[in-house]
Amino acid sequence: MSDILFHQISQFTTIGDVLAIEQLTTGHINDSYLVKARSGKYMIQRINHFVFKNVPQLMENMLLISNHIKNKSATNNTGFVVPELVNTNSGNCFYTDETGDFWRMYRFIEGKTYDVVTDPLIAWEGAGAVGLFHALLSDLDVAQLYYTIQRFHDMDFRMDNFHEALDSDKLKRSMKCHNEINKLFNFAREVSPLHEQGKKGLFPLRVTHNDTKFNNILFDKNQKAIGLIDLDTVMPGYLLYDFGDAIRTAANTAVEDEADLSAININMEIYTAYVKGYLKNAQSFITTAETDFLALSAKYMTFIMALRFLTDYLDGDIYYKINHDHHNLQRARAQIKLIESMNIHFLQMQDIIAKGIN
Ligand code: GN1
Ligand code: MG
Repeated sequence: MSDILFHQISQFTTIGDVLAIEQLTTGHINDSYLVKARSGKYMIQRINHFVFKNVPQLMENMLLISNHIKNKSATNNTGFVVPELVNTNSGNCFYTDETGDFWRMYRFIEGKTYDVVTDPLIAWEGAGAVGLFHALLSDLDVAQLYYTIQRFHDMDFRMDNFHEALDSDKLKRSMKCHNEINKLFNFAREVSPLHEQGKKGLFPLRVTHNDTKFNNILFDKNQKAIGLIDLDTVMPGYLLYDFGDAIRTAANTAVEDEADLSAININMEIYTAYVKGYLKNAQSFITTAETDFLALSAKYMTFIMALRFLTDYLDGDIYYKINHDHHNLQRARAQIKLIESMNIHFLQMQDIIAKGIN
């Protein structure tokens, strides 16, 4: 591993002598390594081009977004942080190796992330950062961005993939998850109004992050949210995707792949704090139609993830990195349990949105 990595790192000589390399294991998609060099800390990543079909376009999006945010947060004095790329020796923002793999390097940002949120102030802070991210990008024309993954949160597309995986049932795994399959078909009916309203054009297309799981929000040592990381999926989307995905991960009493289902519930205190923190920064641009669907978006995004995890389980684990044989099934079960908990609290979830920031 190290020899190959040293070769990739040598494409970025401005960082100076390399002292140590460590593998980072949090993401499900790209391969990431921390590089300690004489000039500071960096992160080098191999971009997964099975998932991201057009890496040059993805990198164009990334430059556009980070430059836009950097310029605006300098003039507005928000101090909002986004990952900063290091150029290769030939002045590009990524490097393509002999095997066709794509590599990029960032300056490492010191900060803290939360896999599980227990403090409402952290939820409120993080929500504010997502709201600010939307606000800072609200004047960027969505037409300038590529779709780095087509139909990423489109439930029709995800259901088609699920049906195909079920039909081929390559590893005969469907018999292990009849219950989960049936539950997903029921949830699909419950969340489909959001998708239908989207198709009718009820929600504006905005520049959204599309992967706002809470641990993509970065905090400083004083527990202030300082910015968002993982910009691979920033593209046109609905604000509801970002709100829903953040609730799925922040207002969950357990981690995304918790094996003990009894430990998984929606944390209403965290939910409330997130709603208030988000609306504080979004009230100037959020529409009534969007507000009306905020509560359902949490269920919608949790459903999309359950569906994607179970599809990958049926497909034989070709998309997400896994740590053990039935990891994707475990992840799907955990998401299903969270939806069941949201169903119990759904009226309360809507009431809290209706109350707004007060
Ligand atoms: C993937 O890159 P990472 O691990 O943050 C996935 C997201 C899922 C997430 C679930 C490109 O995100 O959509 O929400 O796993 N990203 C992609 O943890 O598929
Ligand atoms: Mg990601």
